[in-house]
Amino acid sequence: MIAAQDRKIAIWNIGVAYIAFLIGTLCGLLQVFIRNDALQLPAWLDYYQILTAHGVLLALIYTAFFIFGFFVTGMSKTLGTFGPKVWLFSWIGFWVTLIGTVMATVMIVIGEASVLYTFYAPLKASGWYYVGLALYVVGTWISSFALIGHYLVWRKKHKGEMSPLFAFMTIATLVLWLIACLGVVATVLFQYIPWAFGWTDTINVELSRSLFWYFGHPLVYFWLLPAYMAWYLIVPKLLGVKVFSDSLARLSFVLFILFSIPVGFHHQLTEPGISNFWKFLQVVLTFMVIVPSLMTAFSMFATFETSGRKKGAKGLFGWFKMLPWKDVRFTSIFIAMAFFIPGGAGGIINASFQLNEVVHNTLWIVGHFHITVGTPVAMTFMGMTFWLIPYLTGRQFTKSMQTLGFVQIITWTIGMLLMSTAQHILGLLGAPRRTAYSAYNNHPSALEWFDGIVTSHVTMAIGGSILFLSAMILIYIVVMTMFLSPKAVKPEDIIEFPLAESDRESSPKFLENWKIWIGIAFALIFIAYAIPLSSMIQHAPPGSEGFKTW
Ligand code: HAS
Repeated sequence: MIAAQDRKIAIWNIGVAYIAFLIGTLCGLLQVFIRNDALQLPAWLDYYQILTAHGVLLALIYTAFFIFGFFVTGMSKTLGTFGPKVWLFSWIGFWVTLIGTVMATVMIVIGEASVLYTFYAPLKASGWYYVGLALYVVGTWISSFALIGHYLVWRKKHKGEMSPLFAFMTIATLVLWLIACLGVVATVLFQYIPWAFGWTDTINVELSRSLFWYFGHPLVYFWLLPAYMAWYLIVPKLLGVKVFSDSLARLSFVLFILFSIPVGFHHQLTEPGISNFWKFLQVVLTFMVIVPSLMTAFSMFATFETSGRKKGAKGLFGWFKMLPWKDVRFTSIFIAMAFFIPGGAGGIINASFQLNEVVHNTLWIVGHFHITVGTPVAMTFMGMTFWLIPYLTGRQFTKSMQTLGFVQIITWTIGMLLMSTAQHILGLLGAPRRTAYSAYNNHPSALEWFDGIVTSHVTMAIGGSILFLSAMILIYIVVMTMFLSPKAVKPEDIIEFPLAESDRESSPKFLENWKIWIGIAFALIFIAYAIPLSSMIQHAPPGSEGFKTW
């Protein structure tokens, strides 16, 4: 077990993550009913307020705090107990992130920031909302630098050695995060805050959106990579084998640093003001960022196959039966992976320049992110929660908890299948996103959207309710394993951190030469963004004043 002082940081991070998860999923439940016209909100509560809270609390807050909880635990386990400076900065990072989170959440709750998690200008929230967001980012930076410091100390002491795979992957994810945040920091500090406090009258909308998406796309890999860490490092351990290839795993993370950032325009393909050439260039780079996910899929199948063969499996798919289905830690992650097959395929559709015309800003995209971040990432985090909290608290993950864990992941799977399939179909039929329920003056086309069996109001509501039930079961498991389950005393009750071995010394040293990768990443960012961004500044259209539409 890791040192108590490091465990405490991890537990607090995970605790905050699950408070955000609880409120965020409740907002999700309300949303499904409102969007189906089955619920009328009281006058003091607004649909967009709930939608903003849902997006911010689940996509930004739950993920970030959980990820840091996981990183702190794994870095302490693989590189040793934190020194006093790393410990101090991890706490400072945690508190600053939390203060930012609370500020932003309060602004949403009091109705001063119903601008959704993408906070597109010219919608204008209270200036304090943007200050909250800025503090959130600064806090995560402080936590990131603390972990990077811990890694540098280890490297100094282990000159010439490859770092453990967990540490390498953590640093790669943090490097990606630090570079990605530059965009959002620039727009929040230099555009939104002066505008929202009235120091400037107008905002350059195109520039603000482009800087947001410079950040917004790598943001999704900041969520995905910790899930991939579990796929690469935890799954083989549960299967009783080593990591399939240490160098393949490292290379795939390096490719994410290179290609996940200069691609933000694929979220703006329908926007005027950016020439087709730059959009096309970023579409090509988007197709490059698919490669490391395909490498990951390959590596997973190889891991399943190796473990199956080891257990005597025969034939092409014999390994399938040999997988440890009764272990909820594994089954949860396997379902998460399976969801990512259609999730990733949907991403490829979105990224295809012409097809994007069909799906952009429709409910299809909402379906897409529920089967990327909402299941592959979230369900991997759920599967990790089952052992991570008991590992940190020294409590048991009892048999009844294991059974409840299965109920939880199965209900999540059913709920998500119903809801996301409906969203994909509704999107193809033309139903828009980012809007509250509207029948468009009872226009026949709009009414037809909800005529299908899967797309009916009833099915959607059932899907959403099942998801909420599942979330509540998870909260129950979290509370039990955090505070109430019996302490693990007998060796068989003690929960370990299931970390697979990897042949790190077989990997080429240049994979850990960060200067090369960060240098290439900046060169690609420069190529993809320098000219279009400078032209947005030089040929800036008249800016927009702010609008409060709620
Ligand atoms: Fe996306 C919009 C393109 C991946 C999240 N995406 C979004 C939004 C979110 C999001 C939140 O190009 C909405 C933003 C908003 O509010 O406007 N996305 C992609 C592409 C990928 C992709 C090309 N997205 C993700 C991931 C996300 C995420 C991951 C969260 C974690 N996305 C887009 C585009 C848009 C977009 C456009 C803008 C649309 C618009 O017009 O607004 C790729 O990274 C996907 C590559 C993935 C694969 C899948 C590999 C499969 C694996 C599983 C193997 C399974 C195994 C199990 C081993 C190629 C690794 C075996 C199981 C058996 C059953 C046999």
